[in-house]
Amino acid sequence: MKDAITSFVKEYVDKYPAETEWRTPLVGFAEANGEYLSKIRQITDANHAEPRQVIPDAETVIAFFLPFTEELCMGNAKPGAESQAWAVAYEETNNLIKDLSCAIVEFLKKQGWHAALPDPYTNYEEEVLRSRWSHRHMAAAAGLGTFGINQMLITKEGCCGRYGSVVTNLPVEWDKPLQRELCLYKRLGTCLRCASVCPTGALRPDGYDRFLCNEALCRNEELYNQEPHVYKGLVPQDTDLCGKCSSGMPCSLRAPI
Ligand code: B12
Ligand code: SF4
Ligand code: SF4
Repeated sequence: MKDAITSFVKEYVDKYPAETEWRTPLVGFAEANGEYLSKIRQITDANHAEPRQVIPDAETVIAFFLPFTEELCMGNAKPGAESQAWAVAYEETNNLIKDLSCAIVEFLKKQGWHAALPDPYTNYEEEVLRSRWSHRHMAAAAGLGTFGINQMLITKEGCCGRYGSVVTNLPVEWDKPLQRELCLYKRLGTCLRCASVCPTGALRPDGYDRFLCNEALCRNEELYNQEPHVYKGLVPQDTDLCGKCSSGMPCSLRAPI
């Protein structure tokens, strides 16, 4: 079943109608009640939802990573507001995450399994800039990657891309979290390229300030709206983005070590 689900995801992304292109997705399978996810509240905070709140008989969390292309990633690697292609990719990848997650649920249900999206928990509250469901921790539990200083989850295909996850009662041979850090700073004490390009100083070797980061996103919204757009209504006016810390970095398109 793992192979069938992985092939299903790859084919779905390959055929998805959009201007954006994605590299081959990665798929991982985390044990819903295993060591990592049973401690998710200790690892993150007391409000984080557990897979069993999504479906009571949860066995597995299927996590996927949708890696952006080199062209998209490098196109966003200059100072200033995000590139227009980055803004389009943001919107189209949000749609893809939703559509693909629903398609995985349907795929599983057709074969008699329970499955559901963690959607009631994934959006964040403006006051705390935190959600009750971390796709990144699901992917980390599924062995897809480790957290970089830039706060992105770095996979073997890098960190420039997006995550999604689905909960099911399908039991499989679960993947294990990676044991070795993939961030150059965390492993070797070198690099810090992400911190040096961050426009607000939100990223530091000793931590990340989500409110400073959000200021950069809001500032970019103003910058972005001053430019003429040619994207046929694909990007709404209130789009606030950045992503400089995951564009053009040694960890953007591949694991740097
Ligand atoms: C809230 C939110 C924001 C907030 C706060 C971001 C933040 N880093 O906290 C704001 C609006 C500022 C924001 C900005 C961005 N975001 Co955002 N955001 C989210 C959202 C909706 C929820 C994140 C969350 O609160 N999760 C709950 C917390 C508990 O988990 P976490 O943040 O995933 O994990 C952190 C902590 O647990 C901690 N951590 C890790 N290990 C450990 C261990 C211990 C012991 C402890 C205490 C903590 C700890 O570090 C982790 C990373 O910050 C997610 C989608 C989702 N639902 O997952 C997208 C998401 C995180 N965003 C994403 C992106 C791409 C961005 C931007 C690049 C914007 C853009 N698209 O241009 C920037 C990048 C900022 C950055 N460097 O992190 C992607 C990240 C993809 C990736 N490759 O990792 C996500 C996963 C969306 C997606 N579907 O792919 N975002
Ligand atoms: S740019 Fe360097 S320090 Fe920053 S997350 Fe990537 S590897 Fe780590
Ligand atoms: S998204 Fe931009 S502001 Fe936020 S941490 Fe990354 S580089 Fe800094």
